[in-house]
Amino acid sequence: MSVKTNNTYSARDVEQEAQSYWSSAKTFLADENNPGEKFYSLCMFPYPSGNIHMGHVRNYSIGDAIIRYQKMCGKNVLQPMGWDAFGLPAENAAIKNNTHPAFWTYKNINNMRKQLKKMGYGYDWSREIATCSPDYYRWEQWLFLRLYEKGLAYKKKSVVNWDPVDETVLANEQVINGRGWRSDALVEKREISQWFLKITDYAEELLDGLNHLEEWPVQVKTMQKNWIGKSTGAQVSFKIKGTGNTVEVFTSRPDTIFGCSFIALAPDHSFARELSEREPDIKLFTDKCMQMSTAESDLATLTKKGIQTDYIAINPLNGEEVPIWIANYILSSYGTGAIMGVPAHDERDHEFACFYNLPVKHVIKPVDKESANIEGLFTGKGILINSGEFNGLVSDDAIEGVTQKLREIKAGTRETKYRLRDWGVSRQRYWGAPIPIIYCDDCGTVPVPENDLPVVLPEEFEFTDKSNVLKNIPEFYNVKCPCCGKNAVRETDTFDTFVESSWYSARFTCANQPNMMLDERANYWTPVDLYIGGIEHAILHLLYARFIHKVMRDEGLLTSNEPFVRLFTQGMVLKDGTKMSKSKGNVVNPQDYIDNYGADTLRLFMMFSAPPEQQLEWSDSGVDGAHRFINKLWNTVHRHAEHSMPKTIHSSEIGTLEQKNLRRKLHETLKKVTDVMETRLNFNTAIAAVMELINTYSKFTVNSETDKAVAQEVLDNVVIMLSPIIPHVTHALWHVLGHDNALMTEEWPKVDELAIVQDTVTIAVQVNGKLRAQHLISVDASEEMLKAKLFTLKEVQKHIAGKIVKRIIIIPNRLVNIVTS
Ligand code: ANZ
Ligand code: ZN
Repeated sequence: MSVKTNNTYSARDVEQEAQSYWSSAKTFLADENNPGEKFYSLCMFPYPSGNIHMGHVRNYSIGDAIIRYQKMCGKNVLQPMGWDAFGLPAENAAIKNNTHPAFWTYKNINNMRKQLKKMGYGYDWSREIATCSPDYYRWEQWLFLRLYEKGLAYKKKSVVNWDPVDETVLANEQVINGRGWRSDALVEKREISQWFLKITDYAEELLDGLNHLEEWPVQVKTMQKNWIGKSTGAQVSFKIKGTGNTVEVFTSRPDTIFGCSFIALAPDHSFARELSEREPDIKLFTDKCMQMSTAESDLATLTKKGIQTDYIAINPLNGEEVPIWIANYILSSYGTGAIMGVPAHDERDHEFACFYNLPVKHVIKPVDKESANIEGLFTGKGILINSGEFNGLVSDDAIEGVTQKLREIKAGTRETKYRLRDWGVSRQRYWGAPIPIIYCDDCGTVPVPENDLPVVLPEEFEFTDKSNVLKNIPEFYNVKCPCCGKNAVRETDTFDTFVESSWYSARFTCANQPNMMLDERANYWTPVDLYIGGIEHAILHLLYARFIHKVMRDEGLLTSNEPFVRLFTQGMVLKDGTKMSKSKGNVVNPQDYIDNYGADTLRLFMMFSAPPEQQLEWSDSGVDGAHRFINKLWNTVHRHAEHSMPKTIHSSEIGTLEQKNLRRKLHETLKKVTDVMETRLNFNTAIAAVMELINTYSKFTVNSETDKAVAQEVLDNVVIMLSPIIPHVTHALWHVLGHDNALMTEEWPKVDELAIVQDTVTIAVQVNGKLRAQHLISVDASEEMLKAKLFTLKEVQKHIAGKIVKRIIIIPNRLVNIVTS
């Protein structure tokens, strides 16, 4: 052990020494055979963009504090780290810097790994994963093939943003004001064939599972619930007059069916398309609609437009004839892609009907309204009017009644719809995991045989500014058909990178397993006990991860139902009130602060400056403050250690008021800090409490051996309590305090509840005026308590034995005199 006796704080020396100790002692190497309850803590892994940013530092400092605490509490801890390494930015950077996406990515990983190591995070680096490694993505390909076999992966045509100049598919965020971000060409909607995963098969379970996620933030669960968007109602068939065909609509309000005054189809509804092929003005309208955004949020605010067709639909309940329209506000991908328009009771239909002068027919009146004469829009539930046999029913009963009736006349069924769509996983990009499919003219779509996995993404070629690189590498796409042996071609689409991040948490448990996706270690470690990351992943990433976890469970790879028991979402790091970003030029680089102040200062600043779920405003003076505090701690401990080492402390010896007050403060602080670490995770308050304790300590003067022992107890505990936050300097100070073991092997201390007893006083106990004992008791002890207690004291018993107690004189908080016969 090399204790630095040097009295000035050098973050560089201290941090190097602590890090090399943890690494040589294998402190953070996780082993499922270790004793203790398992604790799997995971922070969302980074995209290897080049350098760690302050958001990473914040996220990972929180995670690291928690695992260090849990480890000291005896838990068997796993905290892994890896790289979400595929994705478009690598291709863009490669084009810009004239390199290769693989080269760029691996270089960044190496740099960022170095930076994370400098921060001293307790990762089990033996489990490191880079998702762009074939060892990793081969299991993703394997799982995809299992899903394909089960019908849970399928190919279908869907609409994409197409850049006609770059000849490439664009992600929504690459379309800026309707133009391609690089070509500036007007973006078109195109239909292409893409791969989908059938997440909708799990919609109900994903929704229901939210009820069991007690340790997730409510707002995240609400966002997921809305995204899944369950809606119950009826699917109703309207006959199309004179054709023998029907149009199916989905409605959540079958009780309003008598108020239907038109039918509206989505512009790409199959019937609308059929019509647009025959009628130029309809084609003009639908083409125009196809150029617009199809995001639901945009549709809600868009001016409602439509075109009337020559067709008439017949209301199955009252036989009324209503016109069929095509309207821009109907989504093709929701429900049946067609609606019954009820302008009196639906806001969108109301706007549409007003614009085109369609009848507004009231069929629901509010429960509290006397007259049936209502005008305008009423979207609530109420009592049915103008609805034939259903008049007088309340909406909920009418929904039942109407649905029942529709069923009887075979014109409708009860239906549950979800807003959730199947997950499109195809990307027409190079830097992603290849989709393991082969197309043969004779055999059709052929899955790559398991033995031929992984389908390795070629990295040895000149990377150029081509729209779809894999389509230009014949060595990659030309293959023999696994079925018939004839020439065939590979799928050149790659997986959406959300696929990789949907199962990495499970793979960390057995990252070195070469023969299968997951082994029995996955069942030991999963589910993740605590998952920490940004709120921006509240919907997609977390939903996909929950889905794939259930898929893996159903493949027999896991037994748990959910991947993450507790979710913690940390706030953003801001500079001058806004998000740090390159374009704003307000990025603060962690590396500069590691170099100038050390990792501990950066960690302390991050953890102290705001509650972890809230936004944190970057402040250089805050960083200075954190650094000063560490220096002060360093000096305080060294000053104490200069005196000879104390004997161990016995609580019976603690006598003076100063000693008791200090110990009370210490154990109150310990209680608070333990509570923060255990449950609430508001580290800023824990740190503030320790700072206060140090202030109290600094007013304490050491005059005796017992004083010294109390001082030692305080500093030992201060160092332990701060160790999850500033692990390096506390590692060094622990040795300065005279301990031979490493701080990470120390147990988290127990609160001395006795020391916390509020305001104790020492009572002089007399028998017949002679001092016989001194007794410590709480100030607010009642007379009854005091008497009961005093009679049990040996010294008192000795002097009253065989005598009759005549009187007890009590001077509160000072003296008791027992007068005997
Ligand atoms: C008639 C009606 C009357 C409706 C009424 C609502 C109120 P939620 O509850 O969100 O699931 N709708 C159905 N499919 C649609 C589509 N593809 N594009 C746009 N709108 C669609 O919404 C279900 C309601 O949204 C359905 O019930 C339908 O309008 C509309 F007083 O039918 B309703
Ligand atoms: Zn074939």
